[in-house]
Amino acid sequence: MIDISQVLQDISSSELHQAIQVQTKLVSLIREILVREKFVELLPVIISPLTDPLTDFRVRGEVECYGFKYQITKSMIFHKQMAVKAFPRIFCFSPNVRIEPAERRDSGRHLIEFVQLDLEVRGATREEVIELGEKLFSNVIEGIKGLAGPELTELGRKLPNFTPPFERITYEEAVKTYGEDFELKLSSSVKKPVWLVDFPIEIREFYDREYGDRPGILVDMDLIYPEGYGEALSGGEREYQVERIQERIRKKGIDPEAYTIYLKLAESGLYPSAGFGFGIERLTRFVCGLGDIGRTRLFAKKPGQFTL
Ligand code: ASN
Repeated sequence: MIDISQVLQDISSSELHQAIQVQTKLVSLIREILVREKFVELLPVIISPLTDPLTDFRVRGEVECYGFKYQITKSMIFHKQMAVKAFPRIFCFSPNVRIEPAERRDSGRHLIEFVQLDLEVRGATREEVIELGEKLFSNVIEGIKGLAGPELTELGRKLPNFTPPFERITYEEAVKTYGEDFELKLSSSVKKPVWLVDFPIEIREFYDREYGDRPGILVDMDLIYPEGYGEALSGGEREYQVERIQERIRKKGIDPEAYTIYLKLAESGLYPSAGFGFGIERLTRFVCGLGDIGRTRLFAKKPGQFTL
């Protein structure tokens, strides 16, 4: 049963009110920066026969329309690859649904319905999108301090300026240094955001590009927040040649039948590209210095929770 009194209590939280004011300004800052950088904004795809496999989520969100099965978007990755055929630089504030394991309910970082700023650049390398990510992140932090001073003071949040370039650590080094739960431990140990790069093929999806000369390692990256806030953004260079994509699907043990449409698109020719997704609620949580991601949006849904 939905607890209406809890919903009413949540929407009247003053922390949430401040956070939503900050978020409004964050979204407008991001949009302004990207338009200045010559990106076009796409409207989101909410349902499609094709979405990110994200194989660690056991449950697929599906809707039936006219006897056909649509999936609810887990990320717009494949649409981004298609979209850069039309426009060289694209972004979208993309709502995603990921039915996360219920154990993540109190992580402070997980919602099953969230929005990511998803962007992709035709012909870009990882290096170029890392530079873009640093510019975007540092400008957004600097900008929000000017635009949302009173809200941040009310929330008791003091933010430094983060000047790029940010340091990098490979996945291998991170695991060696921090062991299990390396992402949060790394995040807690740094004062500036840090890039986690070169993930092994087993733990990522098939679309991030594998180095030509380092089998099993991907040309990808996550940006990790300081102060223990965990992942900020995630992305990489993409596989774009149909034979490579087929090979990667095979290696994952995925039935290629499930990706017939995507493989047809790849056959028609995809551009090389790189991009990333940047979680808006997590950015709001970091900027506002909140413990609970449930305070970053109205109608927040945590894993395992049934609510409005
Ligand atoms: N948006 C991410 C990317 O661009 C993919 C994801 O959200 N899983 O790589």
